[in-house]
This record gives sequence, structure tokens and C-alpha cells, in this order.
Amino acid sequence: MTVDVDPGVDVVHAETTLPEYLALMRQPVDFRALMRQVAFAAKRVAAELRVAGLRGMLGSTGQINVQGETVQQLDSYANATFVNNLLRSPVVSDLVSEEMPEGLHLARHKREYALLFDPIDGSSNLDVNLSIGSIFSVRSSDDVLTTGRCQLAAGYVLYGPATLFVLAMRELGVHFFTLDPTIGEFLYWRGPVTMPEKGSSWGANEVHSASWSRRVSNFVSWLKDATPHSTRYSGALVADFHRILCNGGVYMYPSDSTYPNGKLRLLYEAAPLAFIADCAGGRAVSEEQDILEIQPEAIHERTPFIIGSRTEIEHFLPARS
Ligand code: AHM
Ligand code: MG
Repeated sequence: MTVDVDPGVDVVHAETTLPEYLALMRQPVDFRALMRQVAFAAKRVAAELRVAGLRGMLGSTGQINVQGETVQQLDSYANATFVNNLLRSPVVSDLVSEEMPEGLHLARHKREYALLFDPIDGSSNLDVNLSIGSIFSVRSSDDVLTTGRCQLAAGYVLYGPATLFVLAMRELGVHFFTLDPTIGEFLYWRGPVTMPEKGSSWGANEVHSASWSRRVSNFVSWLKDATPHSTRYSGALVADFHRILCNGGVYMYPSDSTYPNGKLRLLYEAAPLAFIADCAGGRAVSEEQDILEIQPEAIHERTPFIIGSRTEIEHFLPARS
């Protein structure tokens, strides 16, 4: 019997899985192993989310986490799922999670990767069945408390009508994989994705607007009046950022009187999304500096966060003399 061999078998096609893609792109074996564990955890979380209401998995655990926020049962489930899968991976030597007060240092024969993650981003959307995400940042284990420029890769999983795995790597750019739940695989969808130079929507929690800085307030007036941007704010950063990555625009959580240093956490929320934006041609800043230039001092530190298309973010930045 002869078999016709497709001359395109070694290029990315509609049935290319995430592990096949990373192999085709000649990514290091250990990085591929790490991504396999992250993707496996994401598939478990996606499966649980689909039936969580039926299993009594909605609502809080009654505990308060290190951030002073109520822990939802699914925050706890997703954190345990990520941690347990990553503990099985010999290439991970450090774990930092929004849900754990301290980082975990694992006994490994060599120090290799650190994974910093927010297991469930947008927890307030859980009980109302709206989109949420998981965010992750990959660093060398020696680089946990260094600037965001040192990230080796970053990504997120968007649990929406479809479950998307979005992965940014410096040399390859940003690529989307869609979970086909019938076969349990993330299949290549599209990339490299570029963020439009300018968008038509913006999002922030305006209940805090009275205590925003004058510069932020002026910027918002410009977004609303000078170049009309529609408001889009879902309560889940991953979902709001994904819209901006695809269509352009701005998401912001600046400093205010409730959150003088901003609400979002630098290492596992702001820096990974800033890295993704940067790989896609967008930009992210605190009110003072580029997010990727901030030198972190603690694993759970917060930062004001303004991310989006270059045109809008450069309008926000003070004019250089
Ligand atoms: P979480 O990780 O505890 O869910 O907090 C982060 C979330 C973001 O996803 C979202 O954009 C923001 O907090 C919403 O905050 P608020 O409800 O204050 O608007
Ligand atoms: Mg979060």
C-alpha cells in the first residue's frame, strides 16, 4: 500500500496541536514539557467550569486570601489544579500564585523555570457564568524578582464561549489555540497576532473616577470625547484584554483612593499581559513607567495598569522634551 504524504506535514495546519506547534517551532524540550502541564491544568479547569454549578462548586470557601479578597471555591480548585500538575513537572523549580501567600520552591536537581500565575482571573464573574481567565508568566527560576523584560514567555487562558490558550514568545509572537473539547486538545487557530495601532473601545471601573489622577481623568475625557471610544468592561481582565488584543483600545486600573498602588498584581497579572501586548505591538504602562521596566520588590505587589494600542497609550504618556 502506498500512502500519499502531504508535503506540508511539517508546517502548521488546522489540526496542529499546541505540543506539535511548539515542537515544529523548535522550542526547548523542557519548555514544551512545561506548556504541556499548563495546558493540562487549563483543560481540567475548563472542564470543571462547565459543570461547577451542578456540582455545588460556586460560591466562596469562606476564606480570605493574602490579597484580603474572598476566596471562591473555584479559585481554590483552580489553584490546586495548577499546583498539582506543575509539581509533577521536573522542569519547574518555583511557583508563585495569587492564591498562595508565599512562593513554593521545589527541590529539583537543577533550577530551571518559575511559573507565576493567577489561577482564576475575574473571580466575581464565576457565580454569574461570565468569562474568566487564567494568566501565567514563565521566567528563569533565578529571575522571579526582576523586570518584566526578563520573562521568557507569557500567556493566558480565556474561558469564554470557546476556551482559548494564548501564548506569547519573544521570537514567535502571539498565537491562539482553541480547545476542541471533543478530543481534549488545544488546536492551532491563528497568529502571529498583532494588536491594531488604534482601537474604538476603552474599559475601567468608573466608580473610582473621583479619585483618579488628573492625568488619568484627562486621558479618559480624550478617549470619550475627542476620539469616541465605546465603553467595554466585563470585570475580568483577561476577557477585556483579549478584546483589546484583537480589536485595539485601552483597559485601565489606575491608582485610586481604594487602591493607592492600583488593584492588579504586577508579577502574575500586569507583567505577563504587558509582555503579550509588547509582542503584539501594543504597550502597557503604570502611571509612571513602562510595566516591563518595573523592578519588583515583593511577589504580590500591585501596580497601576494601563494597557492597549500604541496610539492611545502614547497619547497618555507625558510628552518627551
Ligand atoms: P481577581 O484576580 O481577584 O479576579 O482580580 C482581578 C480583577 C480583574 O480581572 C478585573 O479587571 C478587576 O479585578 C475587576 O475589579 P473591580 O471589580 O474592582 O472592577
Ligand atoms: Mg486576578
